[in-house]
Amino acid sequence: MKAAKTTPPTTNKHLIRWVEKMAELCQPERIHWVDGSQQEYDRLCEELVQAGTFTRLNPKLWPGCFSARSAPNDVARVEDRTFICSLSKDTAGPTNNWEDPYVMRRRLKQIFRGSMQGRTMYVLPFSMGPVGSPMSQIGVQLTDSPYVVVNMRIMARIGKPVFAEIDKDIQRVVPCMHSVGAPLAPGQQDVPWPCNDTKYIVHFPETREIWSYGSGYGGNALLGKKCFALRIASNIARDEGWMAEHMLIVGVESPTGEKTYIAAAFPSACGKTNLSMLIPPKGFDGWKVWTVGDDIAWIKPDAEGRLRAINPEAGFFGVAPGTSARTNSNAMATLARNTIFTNVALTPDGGVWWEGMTDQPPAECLDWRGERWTPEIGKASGRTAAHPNGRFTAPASQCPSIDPEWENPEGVPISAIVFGGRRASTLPLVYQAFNWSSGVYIGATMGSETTAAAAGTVGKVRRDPMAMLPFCGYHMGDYFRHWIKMQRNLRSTPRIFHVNWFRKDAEGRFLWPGFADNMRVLKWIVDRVRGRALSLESPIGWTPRFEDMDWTGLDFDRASFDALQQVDRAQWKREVMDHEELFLDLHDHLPPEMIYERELLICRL
Ligand code: SAT
Ligand code: MN
Repeated sequence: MKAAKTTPPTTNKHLIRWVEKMAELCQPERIHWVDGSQQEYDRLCEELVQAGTFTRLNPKLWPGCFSARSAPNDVARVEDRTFICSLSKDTAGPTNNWEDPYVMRRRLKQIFRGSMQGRTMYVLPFSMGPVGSPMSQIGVQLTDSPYVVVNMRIMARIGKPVFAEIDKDIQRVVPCMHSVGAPLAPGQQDVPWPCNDTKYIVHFPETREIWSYGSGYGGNALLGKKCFALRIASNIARDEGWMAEHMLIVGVESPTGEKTYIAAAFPSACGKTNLSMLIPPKGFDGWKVWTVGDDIAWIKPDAEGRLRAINPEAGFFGVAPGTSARTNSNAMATLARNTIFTNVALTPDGGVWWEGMTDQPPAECLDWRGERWTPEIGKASGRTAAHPNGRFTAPASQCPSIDPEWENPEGVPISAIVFGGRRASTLPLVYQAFNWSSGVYIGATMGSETTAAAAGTVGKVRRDPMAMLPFCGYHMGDYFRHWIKMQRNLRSTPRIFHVNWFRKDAEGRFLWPGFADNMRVLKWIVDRVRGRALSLESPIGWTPRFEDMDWTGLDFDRASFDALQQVDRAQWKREVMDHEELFLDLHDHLPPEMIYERELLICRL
């Protein structure tokens, strides 16, 4: 069928020509140029309700909120279907799936042919970062999923102002193709969550293109997020001398009004959102943690030789299970309105629920699959009401702790970089790297137990350098080299730290309370950066003494702290052996600094 024509709200010939070409390939029934307005959003949400994709929540309890259930085979990122199609396999490196770009292009042309039949193709212009900021990047996503359009309106700046940027014709635009891969024959009834068993999440780093097929979920489909802001942007950043990182950004304010910005990298679903919205515990009067971002940071040297960062996103795509007024009341306030929930439970009063939201589960609800669920059924079947990777999509502007500087087009100055993971043993609560290159080594050898954010086993330790293993769009060895090189353009480098909230004792109990008490660690980090706190030299780095930490309001004894901070040489020798495994894979691209740092660490142990 010939696509119905509307007038494009752009004068950019390349863009118009590309849209025509892609419409010819995918054969949508209609083309809709997204203006990003509230009316358009409301209309699309209403259509999603009519289609059965969305349930409108009770407006008295959850104003402006919707809940969606995905297909059970489309619930997380699919790393084994994610490809980096650089011209040479060597450029992608051993940690990425690679396919010859010519072969992949041919395959994609085949599967996209007619893939949008019976559907609308949305032309969705988006800016990662504030529109017009010198640190921002622009993309246009063609998608046949209205669910994606409404989620992207929360997660990025979209619509008219972005078309206006594109029409200035000064910035390169990243083309992003997306189809759920479920064409409709004439008269065929649609399903609430169209998708395809065959999935492809493909990146062409040299031509800066993204093609995603078969999934409508999260990072597979909201292409501004992991695909653009990390995999493609890491390539742009390497070429241009900046960094695209899987990091939250917070501003820690002291009672005297001194503000210190910290960026922190943790793998998916390790509590980045919680840390980015931390509320200091009792006794920390006058301290405040401001949120700049919860997932991605773009970091660039400024004219003074300092690193500055922006959050390229405009919303939070956070893990719902475990989020509560106790663990993250700022997140709860953020998601209280104008939020889209995916794969959580629906309560009979038209609300949502997930494990950990309240101590008491609802007596009855519909689980994320839409089936009746009670605490008894849950116990007997072992099924949770919400999917462990159930998510909320909420506007960052609604966050009570959002930093007044969060949309500063120049970004915020970064004084510290924190790496962390989920580790039951070996890694202490906190330590500081001796210098930049030992810090890069710490980031490069980070490990974490796997979570539900990606399809696959949960709970196994895997090396996840800088939390970028699934997100670095080129060879990980070259990525470490880029990190090392960054120091040369800086007059002052941020201090680098490693934290682990998840260390356990011999009985398997967490040694650290976590959440609000993580403020104590942030405060030590701020004090170190400001040259105020002392520490001990250990084989792995600088570690705080018991008396270097602020214990106001917490009954935590010296012995417990020693257990948390213990650097066990036998465990560490095993840990360093593990580091080698990853380095062997990367050896031919590994910067020499990584070898020297490893040797030095072994000597100190
Ligand atoms: O990649 S997602 O956006 O689905 C979430 C994550 O893994 O952090
Ligand atoms: Mn993430």
